[in-house]
Amino acid sequence: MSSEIAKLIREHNEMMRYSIPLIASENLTSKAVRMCYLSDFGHRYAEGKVGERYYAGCKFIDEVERIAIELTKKLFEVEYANVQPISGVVANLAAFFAFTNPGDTIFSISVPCGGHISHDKISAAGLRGLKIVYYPFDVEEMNVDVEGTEKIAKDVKPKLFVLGSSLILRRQPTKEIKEIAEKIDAKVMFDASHVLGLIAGKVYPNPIKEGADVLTASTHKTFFGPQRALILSDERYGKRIDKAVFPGVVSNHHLHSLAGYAISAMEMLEFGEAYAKQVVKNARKLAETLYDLGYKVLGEKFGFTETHQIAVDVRELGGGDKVARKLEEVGIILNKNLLPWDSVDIASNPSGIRIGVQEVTRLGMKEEEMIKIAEFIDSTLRNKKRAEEIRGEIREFRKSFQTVKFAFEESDAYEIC
Ligand code: DSN
Repeated sequence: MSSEIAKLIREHNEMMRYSIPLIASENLTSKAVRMCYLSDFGHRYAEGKVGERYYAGCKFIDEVERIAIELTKKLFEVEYANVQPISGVVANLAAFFAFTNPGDTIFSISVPCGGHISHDKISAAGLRGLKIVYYPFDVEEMNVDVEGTEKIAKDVKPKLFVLGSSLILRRQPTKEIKEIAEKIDAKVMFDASHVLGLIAGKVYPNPIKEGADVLTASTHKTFFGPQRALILSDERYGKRIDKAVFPGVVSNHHLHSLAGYAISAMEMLEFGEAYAKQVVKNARKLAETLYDLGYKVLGEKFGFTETHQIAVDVRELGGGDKVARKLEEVGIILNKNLLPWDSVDIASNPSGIRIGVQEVTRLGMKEEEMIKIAEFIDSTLRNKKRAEEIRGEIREFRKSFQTVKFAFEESDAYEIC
């Protein structure tokens, strides 16, 4: 039986090795990060804070967590960091516990406009008993409508304004929302899961510096970390966030991935700026090329994207589900996505697809390769060649992109250590 699992993992790795990975919420980790997964840290418990554990045997784990916190504070220039949440939803749940009470109202971006489910009734915000009001959203700008929000904020009386999205093409108006929040004694939270690496690489504004009271984020999208999360804030909110995380929503916090996270923060300090710049250049180039080929890429008026993401309206091609399946057949892996005019009821076949270039950028791809990717997409969707032929071309194309770049030691991306 165990050989069956090993075989499936090998087959998965081979599939990824020769595909074009464009899911906007994923990335690769370096070998140094992956090695941490195999360490004894993954067998241990370390409930509590550094130096105040409920278990013996934590002295080296304490040192790793201390280093991880210090690196995080340095990277994001913040006073306070908690690196214990084991996922983005857990970080959001902790922030809701720290900054709201059941029955409070929050402003969130709706899921079709790009918001994450955990900011909504069906997930973390709902579990905390929060009432949700959606921001007015400017579809042309693909951004929160600040004026519209200001008009209704006094009546809505939210306790918290939640910014940050899963479909995030723009810099979001943290400063402006903070000004509105201050007038009604509300707080601002920014879920930076998608753009954390772009913030570290200084191509996306740091929401804490722009006035957000708390930033939550997963660490594995544009950031180089394993799958976990963090919370950043000012020292004055530290105690309540710590308490919401442990004992609130986290017991042990997966110490092998904590060690991996510490290494990824070092990689971000060293390589983050060069990486993030290339990510945005690549996203723009891919968007422009698809647009020139006649695809309905959202956001022509703002240069298509200010992040790692692109959104394309593919209704004319049968919708997001059909398009994503067709691309998967040739080895192009991305996801179908709701667009602002969609109802959540059509989530199984929404209007759009979402494309992220952060992973192919980590593999060393640049603008030239974005043109090739656009051509592969076009050949597939317009049936210019047979699927097997395109599959073969993609296999050949991927042969030159097998190592994880922007790392202290570049290594094979799919090797099983
Ligand atoms: N739903 C994920 C995404 O793909 O953006 C984040 O949790």
